[in-house]
Amino acid sequence: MVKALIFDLDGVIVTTEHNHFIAWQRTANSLGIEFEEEHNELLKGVSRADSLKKILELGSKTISNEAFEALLKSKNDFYVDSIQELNQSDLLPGVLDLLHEAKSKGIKLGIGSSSKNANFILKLIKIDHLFDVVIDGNGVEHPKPHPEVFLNGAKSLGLSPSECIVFEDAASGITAAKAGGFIAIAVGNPNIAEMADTYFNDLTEFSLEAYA
Ligand code: B16
Ligand code: MG
Repeated sequence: MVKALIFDLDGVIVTTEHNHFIAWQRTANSLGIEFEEEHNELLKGVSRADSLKKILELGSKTISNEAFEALLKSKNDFYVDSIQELNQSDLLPGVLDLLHEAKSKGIKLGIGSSSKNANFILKLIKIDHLFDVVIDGNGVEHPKPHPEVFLNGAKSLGLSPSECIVFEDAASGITAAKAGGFIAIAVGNPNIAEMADTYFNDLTEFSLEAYA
């Protein structure tokens, strides 16, 4: 029986991936690197620093450490600025109902996100109080696809990975969940359906009854 649901944040709970894309596109273009939606697929679930490394690889560019840090800061400033108006209408379909249903059944809720802005976003959309544990990009040594973010979540909840479902929209996240021994459900990204245990277009298609 499943005792916890652990959610990725960007792309599973809330629609922030386009904001990340616009901010990265601006960063890449400032370096003379072309960056389109298909390139952004490679950055989903990937930490901020690893994302910039991938963009530099894409453009075969090298920059100084100072320039690297300055670009990380300006990307994040632009991104954070662009999500100030985020609210519950930006929650993805089925999220709120599932969170409430799970809570009413005594199932624990967690966030396992690569984002260092996770707590800020959860507060912004006023759902932070629903989660028993939030593990984000500030608390892990090894980013996704390493399973650390989800393993820390399960450990904080006092559960084994096999008792937890991980919901993910990114290849790096499904790889992390599978490597950690979690039930891995892919949501909203058909490209990763094959990698996961199960795939749903959105969370309205998921039934807790089947697992609890
Ligand atoms: P930040 P997730 C990930 O969040 C995003 O998918 C990814 O696009 C972003 O680069 C990464 O967080 C880092 O975010 O710059 O806010 O620390 O999908 O793991 O919730
Ligand atoms: Mg994601």
